[in-house]
Amino acid sequence: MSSAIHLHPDAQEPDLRALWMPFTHNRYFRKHPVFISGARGCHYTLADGRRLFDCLSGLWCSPLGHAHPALVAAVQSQVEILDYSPSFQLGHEAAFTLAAKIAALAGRPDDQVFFVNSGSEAIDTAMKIAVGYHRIRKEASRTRFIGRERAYHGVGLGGISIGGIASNRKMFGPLMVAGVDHLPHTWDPRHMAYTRGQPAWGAHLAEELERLVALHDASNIAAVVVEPMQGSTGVIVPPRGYLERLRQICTQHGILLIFDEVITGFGRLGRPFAADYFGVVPDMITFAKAVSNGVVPLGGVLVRADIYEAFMTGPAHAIELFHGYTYSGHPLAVAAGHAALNTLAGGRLFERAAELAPVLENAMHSLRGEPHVTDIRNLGLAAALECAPVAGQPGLAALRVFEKALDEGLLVRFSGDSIAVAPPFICGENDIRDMVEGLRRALRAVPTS
Ligand code: PXG
Repeated sequence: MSSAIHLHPDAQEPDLRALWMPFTHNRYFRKHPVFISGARGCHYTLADGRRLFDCLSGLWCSPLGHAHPALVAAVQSQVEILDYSPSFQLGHEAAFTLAAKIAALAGRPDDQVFFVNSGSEAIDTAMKIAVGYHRIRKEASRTRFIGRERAYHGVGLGGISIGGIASNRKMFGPLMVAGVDHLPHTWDPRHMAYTRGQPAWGAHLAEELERLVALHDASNIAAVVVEPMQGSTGVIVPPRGYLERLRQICTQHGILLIFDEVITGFGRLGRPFAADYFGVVPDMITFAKAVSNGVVPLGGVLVRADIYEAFMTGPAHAIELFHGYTYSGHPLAVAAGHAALNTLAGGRLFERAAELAPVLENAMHSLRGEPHVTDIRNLGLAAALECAPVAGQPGLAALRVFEKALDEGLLVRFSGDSIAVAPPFICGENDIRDMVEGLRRALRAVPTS
């Protein structure tokens, strides 16, 4: 990589042989390591002293930027008071108040929150709750799930089964959950290239759900799981009316609708949840990432009140749901969660994200006509551009743009041939414009042949 960032020349080369890195070209990395040594506000500092603007808010998880004083203070003081508390049969109060805060923020104060540590765990948890719920209600044949092409629901066995990314699935076929179908994804550049916000075309793709219900019969289907806006595969924005139609079909057939809001939750679309943004009410919402600003891992599932109630049968001393994690409701994660949500809500940062959204939209769409660019998509404070693929080498064009962007002091995210950006809510309008101008220079710096 021409722009590989090496260790500071005086630093001692560390031994890189023991760490197997996630979703990484490990052999390449060990030859061309890039070390982040610190982060503050909207920037990372690299070991060689360079600064990079955090164009994706961490991996979508840090809308308050890095080292936010409120989060630093909350976690520091919590570790001295209660560093760990067992989560089975005992509780600590702040976990309960955080659950209530999340339910209130979602405008669903009677709903229940089950805490986990990651988006992947949130999805597996939601899938178990869905199957358990139907079984308790004597509809045990409802076991099938419907996911969607291009979906990312993490890397648990449930998440890859309903997920729609071939590379995350192909090696693990025998381990996958049986009985999963996939709706078609909704990105079709022939009909929607360069759409600002939600495309007008594509609501009819929700009718595929009717086809799958007709094929399997509703009595065999537990839930439909979708990201309201697909983030990882390059900001794929739902067509107008599409999510509404999924909701109608699910309601009509007694199928649960689960929104995976691991990326959209806590303000990315300028509202606390995408469910509010779209005005569509799912039966469960999975969340993670921004709930704790990424400072301590935290995730969860928001569950409709009566789904929880369905489990509350049998003797009162008996466990109702045989599921949970050593670190469910971990005190440090919960402390980070309270601080993050207080800061987001108290600082009117959901509104701030909504105000910045048109700035990002205008700036990103100004890249139309630049070399390589074949599509630009945006919603809320998230956007992506699509690069024309290098013949026979998918992903190479975006990788090259990513490298040139590093030279411009930008850490963008690439996936396939798309480049995604989702800046922190605390950044300024000029940060966004500067980011896009850097991206423009990066695009121009990559040869077209
Ligand atoms: N659901 C969704 C919608 C996600 O985006 C997960 C579940 C899994 O979360 P965990 O915490 O288990 O990783 C995710 C994760 C990217 C990127 O570059 C996106 C994710 C993770 C890493 C990178 O877009 N999303």
